Amino acid sequence: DPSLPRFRLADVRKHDAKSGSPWVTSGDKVYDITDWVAAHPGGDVILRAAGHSIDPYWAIFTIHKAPHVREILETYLIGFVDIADLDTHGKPKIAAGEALEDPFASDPTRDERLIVLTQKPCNAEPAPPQLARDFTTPNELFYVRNHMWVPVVDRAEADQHKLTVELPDGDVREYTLDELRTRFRHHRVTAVLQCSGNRRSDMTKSVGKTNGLQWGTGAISNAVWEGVLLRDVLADAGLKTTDWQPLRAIEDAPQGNSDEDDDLPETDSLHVQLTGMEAYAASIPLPVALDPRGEVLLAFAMNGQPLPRDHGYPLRAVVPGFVAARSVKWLSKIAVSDEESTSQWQRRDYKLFGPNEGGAPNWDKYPAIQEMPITSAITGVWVGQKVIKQALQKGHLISSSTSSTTMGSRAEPGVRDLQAWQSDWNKSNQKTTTTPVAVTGYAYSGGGREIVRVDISVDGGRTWDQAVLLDQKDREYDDEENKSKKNIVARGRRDFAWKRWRYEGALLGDSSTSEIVVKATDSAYNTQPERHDGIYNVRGNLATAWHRVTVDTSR
Ligand code: MTE
Ligand code: MO
Repeated sequence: DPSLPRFRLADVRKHDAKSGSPWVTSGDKVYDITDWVAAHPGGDVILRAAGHSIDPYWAIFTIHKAPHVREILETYLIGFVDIADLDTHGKPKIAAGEALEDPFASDPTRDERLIVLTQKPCNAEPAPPQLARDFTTPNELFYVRNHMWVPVVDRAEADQHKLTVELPDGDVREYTLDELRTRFRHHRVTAVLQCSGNRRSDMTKSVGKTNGLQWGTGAISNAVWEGVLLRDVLADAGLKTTDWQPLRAIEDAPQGNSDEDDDLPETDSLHVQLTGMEAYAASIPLPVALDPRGEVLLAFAMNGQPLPRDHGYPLRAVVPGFVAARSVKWLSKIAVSDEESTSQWQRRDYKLFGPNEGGAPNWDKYPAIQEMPITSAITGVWVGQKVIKQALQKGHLISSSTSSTTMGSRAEPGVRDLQAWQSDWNKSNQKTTTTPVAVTGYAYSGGGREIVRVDISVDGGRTWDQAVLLDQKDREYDDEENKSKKNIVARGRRDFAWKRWRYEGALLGDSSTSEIVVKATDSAYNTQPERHDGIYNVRGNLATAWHRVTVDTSR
């Protein structure tokens, strides 16, 4: 409507976040978003743009590219930017010194050993040599997957960080971090977080283009998380649903009040929506949170330290066995609702389509990824007289000639004393021409399903042998103990950690290249698909095919 007024940018600037009547511009249009702030699904994050252009923010929050969002904004149109304040492209001029505040300006610095995929927002993975060196990933090497900037929470005010809990009947309860920490039983769980995009680059290389960050094998890490149980907090907040009663202490359970029970909302139809301070959000089904043996945490510590800023300081959800997208960082709100989170991260990005379903997918056709499938990867290979200094960039050896050093010069994770191995090997194989090989890596399955076997092939999958599983010290079927046992029985216990593994063997034949392959099996006898072709999906999610590394042994 050309009859609408034109505003000088100086006036637009006055309508900032504190003004009580926030405005934003988009292109040369001016919008009064006062009424939108309350209704905005991303909460008051939209206020970051108040007084300025919303366009750079919408480039980050890609959900706004949907036409319906633009339509909502158009209803708040109040005018146009004065022509005197437009540049030659028809965009509002930005005066010197007035440049848009970089929303990433207060992001923390990251360990320089991380491979950075994108800087703003930060997406970074540990390189293979560091990836599974330790059972628990050191905090500074834990992969980082941020959709936006890292919210700033002052150390001095962290205890007062607020968590809002909203129940289906609309009741709201607020907890400070201090209250969570002091009023509830602490619980510790060792759990992997793995991005649905882990190993996506593998799928891209072997099948074709996928949309998303091209992660190597490192969008996965393992840590000991400490916090309080989500179900304890929900109970304290007063949540009551159909099968809530049996979860309460027996003496608390009212007798024979089935009438009252009839009015309770159905547990199976509810979801726990989790929202972060920068408006990232996701949800899990309520039964996952209420599982009496479940371990969904509101975590404030990671490997014995306060959560690092990149990993959700001061509070994050940790949903063991589930896709890490549900482990919402910088947690500020929980809502038990009759629908899933409406965020793009719940309703769109983390879904899988058939190999043929490209183009514009019908997002509502399939459910969101929740429990993770099984996967494994090779993180180190040592061949012959050489240590191939894991040039395993993005899961593939670039070339064995990249920085080889003499075997034994450096003890690598998971491989027992290489020098001893080499000399044993030489003694027992003096007359053979075979080449020794050692391989290390990780295997992990979701849903608490333990890794029970890791198979290795050094000839591209024709013949197989088993790797030694590390990290089973407290298992009934620990290798050493096992020798005296006839029958191996898995404990009922669930395992949310990964298992690192090690293989020592020999390369076969005399060809100059060998393809080393790993595949794992979990306690439900799930195993990985052989190739990515059959599980290809346009988003490149859950790239879990056998992991292959080709080594050049010609030198
Ligand atoms: N939570 C918030 N608030 N913001 C985010 O961008 N990313 C999610 C999840 N939780 C995200 C979030 C995704 S997709 C992943 S894979 C994990 O956090 C990554 O957790 P990490 O960075 O601690 O490894
Ligand atoms: Mo992710």
